[in-house]
Amino acid sequence: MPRWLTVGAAQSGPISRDESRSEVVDRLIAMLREGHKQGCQVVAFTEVALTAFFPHWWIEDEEELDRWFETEMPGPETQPLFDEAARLGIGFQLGYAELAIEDGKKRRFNSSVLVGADGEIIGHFRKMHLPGHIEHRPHNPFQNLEQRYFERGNLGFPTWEAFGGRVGMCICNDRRWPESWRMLALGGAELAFCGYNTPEHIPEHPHMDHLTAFHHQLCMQSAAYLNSLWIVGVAKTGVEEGVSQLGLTSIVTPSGQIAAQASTLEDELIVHRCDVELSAEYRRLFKYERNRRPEFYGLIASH
Ligand code: ING
Repeated sequence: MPRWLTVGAAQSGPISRDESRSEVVDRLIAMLREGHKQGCQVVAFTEVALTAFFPHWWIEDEEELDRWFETEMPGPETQPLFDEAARLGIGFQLGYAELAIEDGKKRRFNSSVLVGADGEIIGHFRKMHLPGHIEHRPHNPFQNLEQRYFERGNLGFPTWEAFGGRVGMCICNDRRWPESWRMLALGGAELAFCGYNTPEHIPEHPHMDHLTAFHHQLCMQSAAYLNSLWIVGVAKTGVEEGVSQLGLTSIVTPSGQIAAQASTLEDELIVHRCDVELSAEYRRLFKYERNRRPEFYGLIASH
């Protein structure tokens, strides 16, 4: 019996460093409304969807750094997105830079939230695999200072009942680690959202630049098939503050096929009517209950 879910993936084009949160939220609301027109029940936005990807810049002043973070979700500038989604009756996923105060200490994470059709937050994720470096590399054309600006996530890879299935999230570099997808699948996920900001040039490994798109699709398509997952990968793309970033926002089926893919380097919504039950069918094909047993891994590891 199919379990239909119409999913939108809202790719973001470049966000300039002087674009205000409310200007960006207006762009996200425009894609949300387009999703509503096309019958979407949930729309996924990208990683750090509210600002330019500031880990590409060396920022020494703490006050300046904190300006790129959200201290509340929703906050005054993001509330209009939550309100419009609730008005339209659409759920969404949103990546953002999170500044939390825990035990009187500032904690900074690369985070995402899953929001229901009623505008209430269902789930919260904090990026686990942080790429890049801590020190300033002035000779590089841009930085990747996620290891400096963010802590590793401390929420694991949770999953939630939502939109007629079981849903999880990961973020960008998480997609390059099979553990991310395996943990989501072990948690029963049938559909996973993954926003990303992926430069097409890696300063330390320029000979890999031409493989950026291939490695991205390899990660998404293999993860989908090997874990019986629908995967919704959402890019921040185009040339953002001088950094050219990969597009290829995609909706990937549990068979590993690409069901829908963006064709521009701008704000672009792609939509696909997903049968969430296909995830369960692939689990039945692989006999998950019998074959996906932790003790097997122990056995394999001991030989
Ligand atoms: N960006 C990149 C990503 O994982 C990267 C960093 C690119 C790491 C290519 C390794 C290879 O897509 C983020 N934000 O994680």
